[in-house]
Amino acid sequence: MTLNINEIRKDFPILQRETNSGARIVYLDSTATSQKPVQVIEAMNEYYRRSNANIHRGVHTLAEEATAMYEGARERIARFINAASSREIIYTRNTTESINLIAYSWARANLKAGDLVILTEMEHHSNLVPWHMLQAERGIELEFIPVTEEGLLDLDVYKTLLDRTPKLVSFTHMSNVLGTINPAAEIIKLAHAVGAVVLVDGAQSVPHLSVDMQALDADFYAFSAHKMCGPTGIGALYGKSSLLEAMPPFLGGGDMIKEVKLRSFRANTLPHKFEAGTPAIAEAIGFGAAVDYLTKVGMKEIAEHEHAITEYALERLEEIPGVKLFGPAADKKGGVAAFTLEGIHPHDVAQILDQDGVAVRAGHHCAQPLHEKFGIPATSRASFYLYSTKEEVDMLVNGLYKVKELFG
Ligand code: C6P
Repeated sequence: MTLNINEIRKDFPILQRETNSGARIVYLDSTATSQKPVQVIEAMNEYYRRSNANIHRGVHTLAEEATAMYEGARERIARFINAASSREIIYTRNTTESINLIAYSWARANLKAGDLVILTEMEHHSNLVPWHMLQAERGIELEFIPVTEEGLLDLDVYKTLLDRTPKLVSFTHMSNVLGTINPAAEIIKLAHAVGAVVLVDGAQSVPHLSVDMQALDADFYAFSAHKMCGPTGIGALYGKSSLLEAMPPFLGGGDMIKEVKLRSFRANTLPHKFEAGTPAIAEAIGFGAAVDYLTKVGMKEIAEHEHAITEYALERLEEIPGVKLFGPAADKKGGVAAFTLEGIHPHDVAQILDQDGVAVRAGHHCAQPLHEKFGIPATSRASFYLYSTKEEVDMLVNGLYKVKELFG
């Protein structure tokens, strides 16, 4: 079944607005953050209007309603990624915090000087800097799976790195610059065969692909609500319960404890052990509404739609003299098109496109080492989601011809 794009676009109020200069918004920056459907906005609004109270703490009607909504969302998020249990879903602020939770709790309890962590050259800073910090503190070793010219991970090098029995393999399921969809199941299986634990950065995959925790067999998987039609300020860490149970808590405070004495505490059970303090309640409810929305539209249909848009976009962008695209062909990537336009700085490209309402991101997209690998400081990046259209791709392409004209 194909998406009813006109109906879908009606769900996103922001797509109906214009810029200050009267141009229609052409939002091609969903990789940075997606737009939010009215169903998510209303769910959060409704919580504040009808059920606002703190959770897990009260027996009154509002507290019970708020708790049920907060925990109900967790159940639906667990189902969305096919986790074995909702106890395996820890609410965090975002992907970055989920990865840091592993670096602080699991890694500090399990890694010592000389232990090897394998990352890749296409990681977002969120999956690099926490490991740099641990390297400085503990003396762990870091190795990187190289990225080929085509924008794929070099699995032959990965296999040789595995001979050094890493303790952790941590990689992005989908690159936010190249769009590459990495063969996660294969990478995980190979890591497990040498006894390594695996953390997957799912910031770009969960919003766009159907992911199944039990089939993938990842040990930890991190993602953010705001990239998948949900609000900012909330994300999740999936973890196998056996690993989460063995880990020390991350942040200490209310809600994450069973009992506190003056000189000691006993940690709470999962998932609360990792959720200290009053959480982002409305945002969790919005997160639940976002997975309901995506489920209703259909993840398979969303992926197919994005594939068609990406194929079209790559074709049209390739036509433009001076455009250089980064990343593999459409069949190996998600809805991301990063490119340079010869002789013109990506920031200038983005700024001129904005005059016609076309929103793209320019810069290193928090993947500076990847840009260095390709010998460039920055790219312009157009990215697509369930509400993107071929007409919007055409507007991007027209805008790029205009940029070229302006810069002679
Ligand atoms: N990438 C982009 O424009 P947070 O900020 O924690 O929600 O997500 C971090 C993150 C981690 N991994 C990957 C692969 C990502 O793409 C991102 C966020 C945005 O590409 C903002 S820098």
